[in-house]
Amino acid sequence: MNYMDRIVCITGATSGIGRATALLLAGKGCRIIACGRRGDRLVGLKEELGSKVHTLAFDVRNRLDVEAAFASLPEAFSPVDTLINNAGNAHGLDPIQEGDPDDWDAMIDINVKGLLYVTRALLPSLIKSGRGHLLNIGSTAGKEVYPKGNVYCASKHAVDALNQAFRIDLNAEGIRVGAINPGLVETEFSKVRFKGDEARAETVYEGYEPLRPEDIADIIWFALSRPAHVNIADLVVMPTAQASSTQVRKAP
Ligand code: NDP
Ligand code: 8X3
Repeated sequence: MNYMDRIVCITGATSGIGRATALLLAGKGCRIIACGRRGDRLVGLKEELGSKVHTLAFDVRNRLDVEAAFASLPEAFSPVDTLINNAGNAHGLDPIQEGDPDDWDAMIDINVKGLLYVTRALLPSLIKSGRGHLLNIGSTAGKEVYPKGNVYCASKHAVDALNQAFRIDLNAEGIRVGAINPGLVETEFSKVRFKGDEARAETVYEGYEPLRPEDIADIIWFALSRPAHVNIADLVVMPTAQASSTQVRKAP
């Protein structure tokens, strides 16, 4: 399949999995709509990728901003045919009785409602393109629950449910819908979860080899570049050292 003329929207392209995916797909010839809140990161991506990228700065929690951002797309980046719903984070790691409701709001509003707002805004474009592909970045946390993961796990279980629901509802439109569900990937994820505590974040990835954002970008590329009759519907990927959310083989 020729990807030279694909127009791919990636949310959360300012770091981690989203940024690695933007770089890989631009190298494959796709035009990229890179989204995130941090304008300086988006400017850096634009400097690296030039005319292959169009950047959109908005917070996925703000539905009107989401709609306005996509309404502003220039002709060269429309219609969008591929959406990678990647923006998201964990906020906090606490037993439910000690959880901070502001963290709960952030996770539900970003990981679930934000994903819905972006999908809603781009579905007309995906349908119009006649070759729409929607990839949701879920998590192993959407397949099982781990201690103190409560609301983050719930938000990713919601992504898992929405992935299945979108596939059913969009079947008649011929849109491919699938999810990639990673285990532990070393990104800014833990830094965000632990509110900037870098030392604590680093401990999450110590003593074993975690996945890298580029590993997930490769899998995303694999899913997108399958022939049109093949849909990667639901894929789980973990580091070899990880057996489950609670079992990771670490060096003694
Ligand atoms: P990063 O923290 O490196 O990246 C998160 C991205 O999401 C950033 O680009 C950030 O951009 C964006 N984002 C966060 N909040 C918002 C918001 N309110 N509005 C718009 N964009 C937002 O983490 P990862 O790359 O690891 O995470 C990407 C996805 O992968 C997430 O959905 C995460 O749940 C999932 N995942 C991660 C795993 C891991 O172990 N790292 C494992 C399984 C799944 P900005 O701050 O500029 O807005
Ligand atoms: C990120 C992986 O195990 O930290 O979704 O929840 S985990």
